[in-house]
Amino acid sequence: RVCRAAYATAPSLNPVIEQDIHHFSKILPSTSVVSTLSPVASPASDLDQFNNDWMGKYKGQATTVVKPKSTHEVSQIVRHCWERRIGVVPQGGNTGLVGGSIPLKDELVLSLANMNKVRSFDPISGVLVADAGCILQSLTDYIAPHNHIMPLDLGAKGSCQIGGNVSTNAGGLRLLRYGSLHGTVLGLEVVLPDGTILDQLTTLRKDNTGYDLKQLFIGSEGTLGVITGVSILTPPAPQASNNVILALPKFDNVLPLYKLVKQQLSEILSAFEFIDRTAYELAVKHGQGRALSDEDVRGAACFVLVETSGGRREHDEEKLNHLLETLLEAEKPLINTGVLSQSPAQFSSLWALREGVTEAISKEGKAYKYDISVPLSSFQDVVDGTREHLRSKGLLNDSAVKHVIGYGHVGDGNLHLNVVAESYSPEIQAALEPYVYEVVASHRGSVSAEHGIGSMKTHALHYSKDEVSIALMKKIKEIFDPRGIMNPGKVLP
Ligand code: FAD
Ligand code: 2HG
Ligand code: ZN
Repeated sequence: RVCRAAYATAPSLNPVIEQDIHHFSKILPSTSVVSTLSPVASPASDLDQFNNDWMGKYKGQATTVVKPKSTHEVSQIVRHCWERRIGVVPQGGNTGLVGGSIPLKDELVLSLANMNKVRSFDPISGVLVADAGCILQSLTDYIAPHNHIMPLDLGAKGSCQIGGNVSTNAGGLRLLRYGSLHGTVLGLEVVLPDGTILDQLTTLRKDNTGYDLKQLFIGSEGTLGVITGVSILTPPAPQASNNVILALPKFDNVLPLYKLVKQQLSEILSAFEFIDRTAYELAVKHGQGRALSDEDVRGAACFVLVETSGGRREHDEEKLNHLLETLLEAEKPLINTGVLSQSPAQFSSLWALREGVTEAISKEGKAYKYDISVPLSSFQDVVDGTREHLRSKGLLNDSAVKHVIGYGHVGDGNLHLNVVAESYSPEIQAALEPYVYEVVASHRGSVSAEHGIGSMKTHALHYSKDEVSIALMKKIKEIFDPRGIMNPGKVLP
């Protein structure tokens, strides 16, 4: 039932033993060391939340979790692991979807949960400096009174941490407007695999003093070091935000719709998100947002959520209303209907229909997740092709695959292909891979648009990266972590 990559801790890595617990207990208070080993001897169930991922797909065998409170404590722990050659898995909110935060074997889990303080916020520049373990939603709440927002937003915001976001280079729902973390992260503090502290926690917008080392840690999924502090540029909160859900009779209309919406809304367009009909129905079935009326969904093959964020409400509303008029009055309308939010509650409810799809899917069954970049024009073909492929293998039925779903960030060319099954099974896995990755490679797409490689896709990296690139990545890993202790078995094949 549990998927585990074909990996064993490198022979040179050692398991945590009782002497290590004694050592950790000298660095940290006893409440910050959770271990089944003496002298701590916690019940194994205390480690369950750290050994199991959000999807219930990956299972680790860690005996010990440490929860340092400061960069100095992280440094002391990592230095000890370096000397003793113990594998270290940094863990943030454990919401990752590719098995990156779960030990493959019995590595030490280093949880950032206790590193949760804001270090500074400058309301003039909007630069926020925070411990890596701060939860994304708590940072949003912290800067809200200053009328700033975080440059990223995602469905897991209540649990994921800023350090986890940076380590996965999370994209999410605001990337269209504010760009990726490679642009908004201004500085990082990182504990390197030998315990050295790399202090690049600057707040400068401009700094061309040689190689931009911090970029290497953004999206490196804990394989090069432990991020302990993040400096990030937060934009001013928009004065006005609106959203509308558009129901489309066929997927083919999404592209021309995107073109038109961009033309008409221009600078106030802040999101253009897509869900197919099945994704919508699952969201509604599992209580994510309020259902649209029967009339609004009649004949809809898919839906697009458009958000605007701008400086003046009347101006934005006028633009949005004009867009809707153009769309509905066209000779050959691209949409069937549009539902415009009329209140903050409705605004959130429309967003929940899109944002809640992942949660809904987790309630419906076990998901195989493919987070891919492919040309927009092929989104529907990829989803339909996968469904037909599974049908041809006799796997599309209630006791195997229940749904094949497409949704995602149209504006970023990022499709979330989710295959929802009754349970994880080797037959479904074998039918999906390498099939899906070959389809992606045929489009010169990416096998991981925003979730990362983790342990799920190490074997698939070569579908999107050539040999030269992979060899260079391995050299970089070797420079930072010649003993291979940081998140072993993740990212690189
Ligand atoms: P974890 O899951 O704990 O860790 C993820 C990886 O980062 C692991 O490899 C881990 O070792 C490493 N890591 C964590 N913290 C550190 C650190 N301080 N230093 C070094 N390495 C570290 N992702 C998107 O990109 N866009 C979305 O829209 C999106 N929506 C989601 C919605 C839901 C409901 C869920 C469950 C997940 C979603 N995700 C999304 C995936 C996930 O939330 C993000 O990848 C998130 O950024 C992970 O943060 P985390 O703190 O939970 O990290
Ligand atoms: C989203 O965009 C997330 O909702 C999660 O990236 C996607 O669960 C998924 O496949
Ligand atoms: Zn996404």
